[in-house]
Amino acid sequence: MNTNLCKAAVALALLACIPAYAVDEPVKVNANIEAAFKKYDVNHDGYLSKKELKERRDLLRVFSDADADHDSKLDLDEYTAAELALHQAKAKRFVEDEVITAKVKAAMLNDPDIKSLDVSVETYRGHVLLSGFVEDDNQVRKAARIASGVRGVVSVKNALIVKI
Ligand SMILES: [Ca+2]
Ligand SMILES: [Ca+2]
Repeated sequence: MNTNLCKAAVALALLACIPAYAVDEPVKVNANIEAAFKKYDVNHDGYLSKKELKERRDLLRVFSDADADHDSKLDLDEYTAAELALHQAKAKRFVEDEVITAKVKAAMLNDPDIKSLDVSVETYRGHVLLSGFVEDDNQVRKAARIASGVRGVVSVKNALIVKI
């Protein structure tokens, strides 16, 4: 098995692990990276230019880093490495968000005023969304305060509603 195939296999395995909602833009990578490369290589010169990758803003952001030999175009190895790095970054963010969600839930379970409530916690890139119904304003504030205190939380959007 050559290195490219290995990289592609790892990237695909990562992709399979990531639920669609964890990805901020549709993953345009085909079932195999080489096929995707050929698809993007509109002029069939064996390289991907920035122009050919204009729809892949995620790749364009890392283009200069990915362009290891600085010829302003990506060969298959450079492209494969870039896709792999992007997917690893996405997978890492997804795992970090899951950890934050779990910590927020655990912190709420530790609080006598909140633990019995059915508060839903979702996290995206460190931004936490709290939703559900609570008994009073105090619980709304307390839930937000608990979430804000969790390490890694960037912001808390409080969508809790007080039952009337
Ligand atoms: Ca090309
Ligand atoms: Ca290059």
